[in-house]
Amino acid sequence: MVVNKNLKTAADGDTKIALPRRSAWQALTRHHETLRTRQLRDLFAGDAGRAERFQLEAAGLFLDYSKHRMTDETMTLLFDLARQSGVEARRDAMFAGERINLTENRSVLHVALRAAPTDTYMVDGQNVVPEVHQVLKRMATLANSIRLGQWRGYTGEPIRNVINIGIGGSDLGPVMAYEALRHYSRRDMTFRFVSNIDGTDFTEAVHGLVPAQTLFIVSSKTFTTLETMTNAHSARDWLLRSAKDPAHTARHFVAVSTNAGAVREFGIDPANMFGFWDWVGGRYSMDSAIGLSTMLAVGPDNFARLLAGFRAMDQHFRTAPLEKNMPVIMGLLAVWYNNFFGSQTVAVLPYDQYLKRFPAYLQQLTMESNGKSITLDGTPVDYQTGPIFWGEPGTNGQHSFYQLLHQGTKLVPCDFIGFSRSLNPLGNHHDLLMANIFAQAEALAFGKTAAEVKAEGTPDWLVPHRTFAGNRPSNVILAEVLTPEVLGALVALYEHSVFTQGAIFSIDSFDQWGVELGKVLAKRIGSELSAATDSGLTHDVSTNALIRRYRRARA
Ligand code: G6Q
Repeated sequence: MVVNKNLKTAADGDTKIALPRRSAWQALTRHHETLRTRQLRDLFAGDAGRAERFQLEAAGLFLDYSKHRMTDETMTLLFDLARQSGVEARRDAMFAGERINLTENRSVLHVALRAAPTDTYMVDGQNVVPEVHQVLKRMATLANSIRLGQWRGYTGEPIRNVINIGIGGSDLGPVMAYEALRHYSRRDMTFRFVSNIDGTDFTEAVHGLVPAQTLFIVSSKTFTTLETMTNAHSARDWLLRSAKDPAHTARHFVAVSTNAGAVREFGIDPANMFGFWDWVGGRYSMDSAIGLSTMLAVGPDNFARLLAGFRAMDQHFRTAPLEKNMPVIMGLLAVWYNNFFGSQTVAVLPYDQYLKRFPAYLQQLTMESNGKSITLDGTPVDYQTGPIFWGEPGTNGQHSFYQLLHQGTKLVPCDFIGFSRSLNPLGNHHDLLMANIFAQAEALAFGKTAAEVKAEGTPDWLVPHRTFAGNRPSNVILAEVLTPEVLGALVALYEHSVFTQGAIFSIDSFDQWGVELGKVLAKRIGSELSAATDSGLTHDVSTNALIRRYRRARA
């Protein structure tokens, strides 16, 4: 076994026993045998206090987790598992700025991005909070000057359009937050996002825009990412086709990065660069300067409200006992289905149109974090790790894939997310929307028996088709209304749920080595596609043939 010398952390002692050998895991395996066939109908019958017992409020969010295939004993065993897996020690190590991202030898301190000015978060003996607030202040100055029309483009016109160029963690958070907070955004400005290296993405993003009124935010932690740099160069070419003089780019480009040298080389004035730090992972960076487009859209005050929501959930995660800790409970239940029931996926179903990009955002957060198969001590896992996350806003999903959720052969735990009040009240739309959440969670859990179907006069041959087995679990997450605070709390809830799962799996939730190989190969193949000769291809025969075919077609 190859052991990383950085392995020593506060949490190290707790993860020494391999997951399947932890006594709580073994107790859960035995317990699962007794619970596997129990029906939610039976668990609810004769337990009038179940809904009240299995609910929780934190940071403006309410969670009903009573419709899970578990009992008090299950929860006790899951909390034992969390303790034996060192979840608390690992959490404390994160908040203390320890280098818990072992394979990259980095601290993991996205929680510092939303710290109050009086908070302290230490990295290598230095409180990073003042620096965080300095950058926030600079971001606010820029955001205000653009929003007030004081920042002018090369013709003297104010900026009306903002385009964020970034990918992965430098795109998904900003897009999701912009869509989620559109209600709070400047409606007289246009915000667009370019991520894909497919030229269509850039071409469509600038379609109809006046270059003299357009600002590009090049968002890239490394400032070397192929997609982002290719799009940034195309953006500069697009601007210069009108502006002509390269000096004009200064009024139309700002950068968000940790790489000042590369930003300068690209031609962006370092005065217009907003930094962040290596202790902020890409998929955890939407609260850093990567959120500049969000701040431009909703204004500094609403951005501060967003951060306050994150902070409230951070404080809850950090201080609430495991038994009353919302992210911990969600994380443990995810492990329960993933590892004991063999569920492969989790469906995230926001019943709010503004959250339409939330499932896409969660895909990266969850799967890039916990899609690992090597433990922190370098050995392969012999158990399942992170589940697949996917979803669509309700009610649209109901008319497509919910069939499988209700009557398919797979067990898919669902997260329903809804709000008591709509930001766009319209007749009885909102009541109908919410009726659908409650109806779906109820139908999944309790189904409809053959006897009930038959009693409705259904012919015998049709009864099996119209029967719903039920016993399908869900969380229902509710908040009063979609505010910036609520969005922050919601994202932090999932961040810390992912953390909890990763700690149990004893994996590094903060690296992403799995994206490297494809990048390296694409670089090599990129130059092969335009090579003049047909020799020198040394891939497998399938890849060689595909490259030759493309070369012929492009010629
Ligand atoms: C996220 C990943 C990844 C990253 C992108 C963009 O955790 O690290 O999605 O955000 O590859 O990287 P840059 O910001 O460096 O361009």
